[in-house]
Amino acid sequence: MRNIVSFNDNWKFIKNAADEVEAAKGEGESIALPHTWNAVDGQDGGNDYHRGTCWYVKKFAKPEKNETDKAYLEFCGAAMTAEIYLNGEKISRHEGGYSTFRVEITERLEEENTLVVSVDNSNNTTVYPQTADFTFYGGLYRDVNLIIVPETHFELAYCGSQGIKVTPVVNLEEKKAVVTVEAWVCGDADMVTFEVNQEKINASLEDGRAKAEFVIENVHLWDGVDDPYLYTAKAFMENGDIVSTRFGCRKYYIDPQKGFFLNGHPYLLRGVSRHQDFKGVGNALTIEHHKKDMEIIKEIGATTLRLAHYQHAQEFYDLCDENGLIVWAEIPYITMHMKNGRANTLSQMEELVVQNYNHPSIICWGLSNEITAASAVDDDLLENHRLLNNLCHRLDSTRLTTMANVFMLETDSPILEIPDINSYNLYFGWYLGELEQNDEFFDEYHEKYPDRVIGFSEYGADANPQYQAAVPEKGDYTESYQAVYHEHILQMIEKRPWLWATHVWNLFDFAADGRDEGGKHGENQKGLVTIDRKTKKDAFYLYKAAWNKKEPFVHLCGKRYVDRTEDVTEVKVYSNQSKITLVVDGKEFETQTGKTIFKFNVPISGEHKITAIADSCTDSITVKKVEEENQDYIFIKRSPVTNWFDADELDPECFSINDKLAEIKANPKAGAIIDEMMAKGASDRGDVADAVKDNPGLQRMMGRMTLISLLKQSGADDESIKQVNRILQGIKKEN
Ligand code: GCB
Repeated sequence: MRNIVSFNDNWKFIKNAADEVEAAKGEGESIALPHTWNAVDGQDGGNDYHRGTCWYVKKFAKPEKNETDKAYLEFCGAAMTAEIYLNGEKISRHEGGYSTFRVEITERLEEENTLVVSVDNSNNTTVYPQTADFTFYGGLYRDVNLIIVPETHFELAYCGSQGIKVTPVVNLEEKKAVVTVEAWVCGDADMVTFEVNQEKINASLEDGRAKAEFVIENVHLWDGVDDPYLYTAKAFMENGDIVSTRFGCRKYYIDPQKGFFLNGHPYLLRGVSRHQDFKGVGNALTIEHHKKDMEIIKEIGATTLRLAHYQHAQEFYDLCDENGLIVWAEIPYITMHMKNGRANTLSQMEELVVQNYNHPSIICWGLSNEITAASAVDDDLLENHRLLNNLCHRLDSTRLTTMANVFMLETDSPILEIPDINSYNLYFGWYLGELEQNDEFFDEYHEKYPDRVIGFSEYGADANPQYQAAVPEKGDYTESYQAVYHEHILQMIEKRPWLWATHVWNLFDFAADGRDEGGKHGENQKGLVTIDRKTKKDAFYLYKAAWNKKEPFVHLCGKRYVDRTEDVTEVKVYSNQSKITLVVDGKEFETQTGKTIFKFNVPISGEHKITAIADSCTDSITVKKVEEENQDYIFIKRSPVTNWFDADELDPECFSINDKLAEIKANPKAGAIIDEMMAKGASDRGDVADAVKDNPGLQRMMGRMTLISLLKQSGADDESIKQVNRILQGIKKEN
């Protein structure tokens, strides 16, 4: 029998030590794992969290074991580079902060042992991630175990694998699955017994590998969120060593015109992304944190998850298997290609695939994320992607490869031809551009490449739930704008079932210590839920209304938008029910029938209690008519809302800043003014201007943006914007 002993307790954490000898003295803080040293400074902004080498020390007595048994240490996550010293000797080094690795220690065990682990999250040019929009927490932030196994045992050393691999091939017509189970053995043995579905097969070992094939008739499919049925496969040896894993029988394919199919039926992949962190805890999550997240994922009704931007905890992939989520798993090859980082991308990918092969939830391996955001598409980058792609296929012929591309990557770039399927991250309507550009981008792509599978791997808008607006505007960080943004995108993805998967960025706010915006330090606030999981923003309920078919509910938006200056206020209801009655101050106001989003215009004068009723579900808010805007609702850095761009005040026969750049540029007179203005801007910001000039795709995208959004994006002040508008208003459109 193997004995797995938790090594999470009784560690000393030493933030600074000259070397392992000094660290081994163990003069530090007593801690238990999981632990990160960036739980606080990684979440408070300033981009100044501690990145360096810290030390963990644990003293332990020789474990009880039979003379010939072997002992391994298992690290489920050490961010980012770890070196292991046992009794003064360095025995291992592991690069990559998100995967499991093990090291055998049998021969080095003494009666009393000192284990020293250095963990390094400092800046370097070889281990990913180095440039990305999230905090690179350092620490021994997942479990550490001591594993005692018989001398001959199932493989533990190779790439952190489980030593057992299950490949089910489903035949839907015949309702059966052929399940190949393989196991690897270290040591001297002749035979392995496999067990699946109460059937046992003995298989002989050849070169340390045994293999058996089971046929499951009347197979119970792993069928997504409605029926995520799991089987168990076990491998035994005579000496008592056992490994087991769960697996699921499912078949999927993607049709470029029709989208995703699971087990032969269309299965819409609509969901969210997740980072692994939590307020005050950093990435040192416990199983309770993982379960809490899964509860929220189920509540929103997602069918798919993008587990970004690195390998997540085994416990979490297990939860995905159990709950029927379809998962995109990826490595942290992100933002900027490092010429010395190739080996690390390959080793992180090998670990990702090998360690997660048996999870039925995972259907694709993500090669990289927005890798061309800060790197050119050159030979080295292409070669790196080809190698990753081939590696995935060599290790796993059952899954697809994918990429998340940045919006400005040309759609005819050769890099898009490397993975099996593709996706784009688009933020039109938030960082830049107009909401409709999301629709246009995908429609053009789909028309140009009808045989290619394309998905929407990221989209979102930051919102601090404190901020509210009657007239929400891009960039105002209000909960109200986030809701408007997602309403548009929800409708757009509903009309395009050929988008093979869509993932909101992000389900949860997460730490990005370099950020300081929207009234918060160190957080990316694109979450539909706050980082402490306490507040679900209105947009959360929009998706719940559209996706959660199980739990009837009604949600009244604007709970935090109490003080309102408008005479007639818009009251929005999100619900998965089709008939909503609004009651104002106890009196029925209006009943509407519809789908997902219901909008009521309610005159207000004093304080009102508003209730939405749908069958047996109700939700209420209180609103108050006030004279002055409540300043707490406004993000102070926001420039004052001015009305000069109101359509009614503008002469529609003349150009204005509300026109799209391409339309303005098509007119010789107006175009000349814009060119001059841009040339001036370019001389101030050479780098960016060059990037635009050299990128026709980006130019086209900018052409579709209104001048006002471009000017705001570039940080132009109100006075200059007004000035440009005045000039444009003097130019007739026919000219
Ligand atoms: C992206 C990145 C993601 C960022 C996100 C954002 O495209 O892939 O890591 O957090 O944009 O919010 O800007």
